Amino acid sequence: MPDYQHILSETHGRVGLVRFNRPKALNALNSVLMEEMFMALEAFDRDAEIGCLVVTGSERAFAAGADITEMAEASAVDMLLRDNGARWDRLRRLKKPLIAAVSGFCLGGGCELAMGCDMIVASESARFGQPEINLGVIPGAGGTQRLTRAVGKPLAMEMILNARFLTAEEAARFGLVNRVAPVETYLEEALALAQAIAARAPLAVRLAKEAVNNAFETYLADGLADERRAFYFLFSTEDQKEGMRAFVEKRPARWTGS
Ligand code: DAK
Repeated sequence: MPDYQHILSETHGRVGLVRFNRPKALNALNSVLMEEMFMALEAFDRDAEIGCLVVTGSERAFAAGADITEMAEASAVDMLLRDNGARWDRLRRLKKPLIAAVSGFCLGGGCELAMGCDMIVASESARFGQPEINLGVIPGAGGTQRLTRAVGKPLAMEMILNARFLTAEEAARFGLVNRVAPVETYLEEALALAQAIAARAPLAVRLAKEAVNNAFETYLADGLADERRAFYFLFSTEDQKEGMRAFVEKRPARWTGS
């Protein structure tokens, strides 16, 4: 495993876990951390022994945003030439489900990263916000789009235009997170959810993730047609034969991912 500077990468059974490790900067997402996170996630994504991915920070902060010190003096041309946005695109290319386990500050790019994951398990202390307006800018890694889709336009407007933060309980109520757990157990819960998904038929999980994501990318008729093609395709897999036979024979299925 590579020697990372700002992340820790671990496996828990069939789950790959990436922990942000820049505590003094509240896990601000600098370019080294982002590159390391993607390297680790992509390695897990390629690993047949891994079925689901989790990213997390610390109890105090999932991530307090992109690293402001890295971009404070940048010109528009610097930003264009660095094109860090291209790095963010790698999130959407991960094929395995990715769960964010969020505690404490989840702000700016941190919130955008969490929303770019497939599911969010939050601790009771989690605080979600897009405070870029305080810095004279706007969200740049999907916040205006993903937050609006998740919580609706009026609340997204208030969060983005007036830097309103959401508590974990509010985030759950407005549909931004899957569930809220005590600070002591939120990571355990996220890992348990990931283990449960990782134990399922890998090809079906992969195509199910793709199909659900499609709901935000395409017209309904195209999404339905893609879903149907994926459904038919799964009848060419061993896992479909095994899953349906196991049901008929009243025994647990043994998935091979083939
Ligand atoms: N960047 C750099 N350092 C940060 C940071 C950040 N985002 N957030 C916190 N820190 C550092 C603080 O500077 C402080 O460092 P020292 O002074 O100790 O050296 C340390 O973390 C602890 O922070 P505080 O002392 O401020 O702690 P408090 O508990 O008092 O306050 C806070 C916690 C989270 C409320 C506060 O730190 C805060 O307001 N932080 C900034 C939050 C924020 O504005 N986040 C949005 C950042 S802008 C892009 C796409 C997306 C983005 C960028 C580019 N491309 C497509 C290219 C995203 C932009 C953003 O996220």
